[in-house]
Amino acid sequence: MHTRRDFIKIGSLGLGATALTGGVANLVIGASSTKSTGTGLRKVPTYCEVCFWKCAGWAHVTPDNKIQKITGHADDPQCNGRLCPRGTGGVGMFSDPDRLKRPLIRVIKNGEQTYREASWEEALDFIATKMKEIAAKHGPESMALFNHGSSGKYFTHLLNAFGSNNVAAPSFAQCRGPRDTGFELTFGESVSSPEVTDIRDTRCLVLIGSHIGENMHNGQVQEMSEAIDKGAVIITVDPRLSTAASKSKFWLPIKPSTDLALLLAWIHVLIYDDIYNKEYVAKYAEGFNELRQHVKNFTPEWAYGITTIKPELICQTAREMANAAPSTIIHPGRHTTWYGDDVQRSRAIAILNALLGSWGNRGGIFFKEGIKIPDFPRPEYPKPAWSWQQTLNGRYPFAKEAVTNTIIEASIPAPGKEHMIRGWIVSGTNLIVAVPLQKQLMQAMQSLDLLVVVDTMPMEITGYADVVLPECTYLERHDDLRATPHREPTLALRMPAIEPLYDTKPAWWISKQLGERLGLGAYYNYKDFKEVLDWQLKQVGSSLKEMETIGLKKLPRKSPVYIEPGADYKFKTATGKIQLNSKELQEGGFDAMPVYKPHPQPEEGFYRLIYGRAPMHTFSRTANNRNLVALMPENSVWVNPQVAELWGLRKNQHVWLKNQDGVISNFSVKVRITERIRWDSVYIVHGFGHHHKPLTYAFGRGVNDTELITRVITDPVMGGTGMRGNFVTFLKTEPKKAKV
Ligand SMILES: Nc1nc2c(c(=O)[nH]1)N[C@H]1C(S)=C(S)[C@@H](COP(=O)(O)OP(=O)(O)OC[C@H]3O[C@@H](n4cnc5c(=O)[nH]c(N)nc54)[C@H](O)[C@@H]3O)O[C@H]1N2
Ligand SMILES: Nc1nc2c(c(=O)[nH]1)N[C@H]1C(S)=C(S)[C@@H](COP(=O)(O)OP(=O)(O)OC[C@H]3O[C@@H](n4cnc5c(=O)[nH]c(N)nc54)[C@H](O)[C@@H]3O)O[C@H]1N2
Ligand code: SF4
Ligand SMILES: [Mo]
Repeated sequence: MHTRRDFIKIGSLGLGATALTGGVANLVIGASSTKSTGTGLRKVPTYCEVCFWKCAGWAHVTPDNKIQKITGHADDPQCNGRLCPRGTGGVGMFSDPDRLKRPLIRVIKNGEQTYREASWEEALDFIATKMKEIAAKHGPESMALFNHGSSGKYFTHLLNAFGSNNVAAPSFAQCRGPRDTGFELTFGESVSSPEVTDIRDTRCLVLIGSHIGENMHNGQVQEMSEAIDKGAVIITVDPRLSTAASKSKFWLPIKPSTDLALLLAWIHVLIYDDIYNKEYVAKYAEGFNELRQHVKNFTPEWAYGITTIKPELICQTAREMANAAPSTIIHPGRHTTWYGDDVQRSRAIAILNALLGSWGNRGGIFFKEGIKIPDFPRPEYPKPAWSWQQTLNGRYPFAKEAVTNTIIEASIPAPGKEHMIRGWIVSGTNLIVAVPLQKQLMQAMQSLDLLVVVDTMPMEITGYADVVLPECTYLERHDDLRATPHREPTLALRMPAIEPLYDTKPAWWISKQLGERLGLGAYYNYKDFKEVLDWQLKQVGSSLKEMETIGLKKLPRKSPVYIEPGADYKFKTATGKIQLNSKELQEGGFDAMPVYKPHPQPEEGFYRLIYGRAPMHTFSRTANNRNLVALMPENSVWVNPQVAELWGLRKNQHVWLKNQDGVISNFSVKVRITERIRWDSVYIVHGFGHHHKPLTYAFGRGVNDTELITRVITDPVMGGTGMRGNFVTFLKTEPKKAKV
């Protein structure tokens, strides 16, 4: 369309300032069957969308249609009746005055690119016409989707029906991809979400970086405190004294990037001190002799020189794990794209779990069970002529899901490029903050024929769209049933607590409207999503009516939670056995067993940039949520006192961070001087430092780690982008530079 896609600041256009069209004022929804509480409040079932743990709960709605509060569902094993601070504050997503209010289309006015408001008809017609043009010229495969969260499913359906399966998410290649791949290669399956870790009944929990408590995945945090109350030993490996580390019997303040050496030393101790679970390994694992040979020289003394963790401590913690086995969990982590050898680190974690006999035992890793929700009747999807696998160009042979980076790469034209992406739909992901390959991302976005962003907020990504589609928030819509497998199968319903504010629409509706315009009406054989939900629920012995009243339904398990005594369990690997020595990896040209390889360390005056979560925020998703901004308005940079002294830094002083490539943070950040961080690293919480002015609350608060992550180390096994190989130094005065 345009030769260049200028970044447009939506808020500066004075759009959407008109009165509400729907919603609070003139609300009528057929929620008569939802629960009345006797206080005049209606309780409407929902599940939370503030993060992806998806706690089931209730929106409490007043007679004049205000959401008074949101509470957890007492029967939900993922939240046990309690929401985390973010879930409680979720209503702030709905009431945010900065929300996107109506569709916007990029136009040129007085020679400048800007947005103008459009009707849904116009916006949808525009997109459908462009998609048809792209398909006619390059094939339907040239449309790609980036997504995160509930809405992604409807656009995946749209693209699949259109003839493309180029569907990617940062929650794979920038998050859990390496862990899933490492566990699949070892046990034949991944640990899912919610993770199948039996933390509630564990006797020893080992956290490698996982900062549970700051990583606020609800049920998991609750289970960890339950385990602590029951006397479980917690061992936390983290260069920072995280909340979890502060609750641990052992804190191992490891030199960052060296975890694999520690893991190999633990494997060594378990095997050579003869304290591994021999019976389990003999029965369920293969490759033990090779593993034994492999780790022969990886002694605690060897690891000490690399990790700075004392040999006695390595031995002592290994014994703790063995004493508690098989009720021991070496936590697989979740955000695992750290150093580019992350599949191998995840493999080492998986191997440790295998040696302890955790998988399939109480207090280790349980067998999940869920309810399979059938697809609403639809025609078969067409078979695409090519798919995301072709964008790998022979790299990353163990990528099980599309890799964001290669889809982005495929969107940059180059002579002779065969598999080209020409159009994007981006739903529920702020790629500008989530994907570290910013240069490539910008280049790709400038080259597209179509860029559609579906979002609830004017986040950075929306400023690059040709068309912005405002979705209503989770409190204003129906969505797919939550049927995540867990210890017990459950079903949870999300329905609108109130009618959508402004001119916003649910993603299921947007997808259907686009589908119909693209001649794909047969894939949307319903008028309202309620028909889909009711049909699906009836297939599994419930109904929409029932779920509107109860919100969540538990169903009985059909299979055991753990391996039963005397039973013979087959793992989902090719041979049915746990793969200690991975032939698959070997055949793919990789190390069959993990090998520690040193990583670059900071130069003098630079510190490793590490990042993580804060309990009251979810990435950039909540950065503008008034309820949560009140709890934590900005991030700070954690600096060790030794370093602060060296640099003459004071508490709360504002500094700018500059990385190894000379990139300087957009904004300044407060210094937090604390012994809780190693001297060789600094720490910031991800999700701050927004430069998009329409985010009135989030704008300019703190620094954004992503802009300082200009170096990534891509995992050759599955394409994950290791993001912790960046180093920063401090600037004490405001640097002269062009502001965004
Ligand atoms: N530098 C750095 N990068 C990271 C990380 C990091 O820690 N540091 N973390 C990585 C990890 S673990 C992950 S999982 C990814 C996550 O990164 P993303 O996939 O980007 O996840 P979110 O920040 O949750 O997505 C935010 C977008 O969803 C929009 N949104 C919120 N609710 C809705 C809704 O109901 N409908 C629609 N359509 N949109 C909605 C928000 O307004 C926002 O634009 O980032 C990864 N990238
Ligand atoms: N409140 C809240 N909770 C969340 C989220 C959120 O946005 N907000 N996001 C959710 C999502 S999508 C994800 S993926 C998870 C991510 O959360 P996790 O998977 O638990 O954590 P990571 O991001 O891998 O790691 C962060 C921790 O690693 C430490 N660390 C840094 N470098 C190293 C190292 O070299 N070695 C070791 N051992 N540790 C190191 C940091 O100090 C920090 O404590 O959180 C989830 N939970
Ligand atoms: S953990 Fe918190 S934010 Fe995440 S789904 Fe549950 S209540 Fe919502
Ligand atoms: Mo994640």
